[in-house]
Amino acid sequence: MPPDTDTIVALSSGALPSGVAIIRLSGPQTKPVLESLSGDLPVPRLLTLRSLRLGTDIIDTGLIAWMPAPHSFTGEDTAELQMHGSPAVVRSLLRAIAAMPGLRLAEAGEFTRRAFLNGKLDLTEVEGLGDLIEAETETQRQQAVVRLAGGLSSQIAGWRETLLDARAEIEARLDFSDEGDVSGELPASVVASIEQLSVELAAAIESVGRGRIVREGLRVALAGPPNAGKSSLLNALAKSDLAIVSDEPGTTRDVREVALDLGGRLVFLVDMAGLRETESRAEAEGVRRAEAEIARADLVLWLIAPDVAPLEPPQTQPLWTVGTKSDLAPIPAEYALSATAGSGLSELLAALGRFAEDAAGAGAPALVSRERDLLALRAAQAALDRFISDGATDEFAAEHLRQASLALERLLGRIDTEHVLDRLFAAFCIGK
Ligand SMILES: Nc1nc2c(ncn2[C@@H]2O[C@H](COP(=O)(O)OP(=O)(O)O)[C@@H](O)[C@H]2O)c(=O)[nH]1
Ligand SMILES: [Mg+2]
Repeated sequence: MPPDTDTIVALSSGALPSGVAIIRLSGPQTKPVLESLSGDLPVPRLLTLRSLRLGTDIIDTGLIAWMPAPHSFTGEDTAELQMHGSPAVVRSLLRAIAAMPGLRLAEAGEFTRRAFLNGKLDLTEVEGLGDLIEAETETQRQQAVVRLAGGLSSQIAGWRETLLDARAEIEARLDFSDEGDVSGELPASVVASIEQLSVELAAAIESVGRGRIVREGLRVALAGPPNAGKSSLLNALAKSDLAIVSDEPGTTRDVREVALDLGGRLVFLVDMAGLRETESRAEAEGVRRAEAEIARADLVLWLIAPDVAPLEPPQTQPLWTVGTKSDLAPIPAEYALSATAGSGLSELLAALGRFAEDAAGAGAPALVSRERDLLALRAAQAALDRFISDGATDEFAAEHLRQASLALERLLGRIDTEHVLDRLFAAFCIGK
């Protein structure tokens, strides 16, 4: 990471050409750059119409915003230039600004990294922002907005408060234990508050799965013997114009996935190689990947066709049997459809929508959704369990509670952040 005394500049809006393009600056040289481009400084936080000049040449005219530190997204002096979204305007401005002393182009996620380093956002809020930018469905947006707005942070603040109170009680007993005027026993209310906290952590741990399904999407594997009609079903759904988000070729040769938006929930349908014993090495690899997808899926659709010899379904749950090619002959299964005739598709999609709704949980958006959340919550809960089972008021009891606090602080990014940061910010786009 280059030193962050540099002032950074980037195009923060999307692909060019566009109606308006937003160029963002952050760092100590922002003010002289604005003065040199626009002749003077506009009133802080007031969009102001200005012509931007390089020497005597007017590059473009647009609205500019000047946001001096510390009341800005990054906490530094920042500015946003709303210019016409022309490739030539943006290129000449970026080139000219980046060449000024103390200036350089921003790296991916660098504005947000500075916001984090300056205490404007904690790590969970940074993650919420990343999720919000990438949100494709309504439930993803809702979940991300709550996390960005500090929903998890304030939950954690409440938990840490409880831990601090209990630790203060224990420390008081340790300090005065020689004097005999403070009883060695912890008040029942303190123990009860830690037990209650443990219950709340358990509920949060339980909700990570729901949060993950909203954030990453529900994975539905289309499985069955070769020729059962898996690819035809996927194609029919992809072409049906029903709720398609994206149809990306899979990263592996034999797996293709289509993303659907079912009632605001992201659902991936995953097509794969047919399952059967095979002599061919390439096909065996396809089967191995199919088995891995089945193991990873949140739901398996097991396809049975009237013209294909049946196989034993895999021993995974949940699994629905789907009879295909119903135009040829009826087949006993939980769902029946014909990709060719288009019948039964909407019933299957409706059932998938209900399944996704249950899996993602109705009600308030989950505050937790990541592996990092799960690890931190589990570590905190394990420390509370040690506290509860020890039942003591000594240094060990205080240490268990301190460990629980540390696990929660790690989640906020207050300690041990470096390795998390590099991964997280690299996933952001330039200009964010
Ligand atoms: N009559 C009929 N044929 C189908 C239907 N779906 C698929 N097929 C045919 O069944 C064969 C195998 O289909 P495919 O989707 O490639 O199966 P996969 O190997 O499971 O992916 C192809 O010849 C399809 O044209 C259907 O709904 N009705
Ligand atoms: Mg196929």
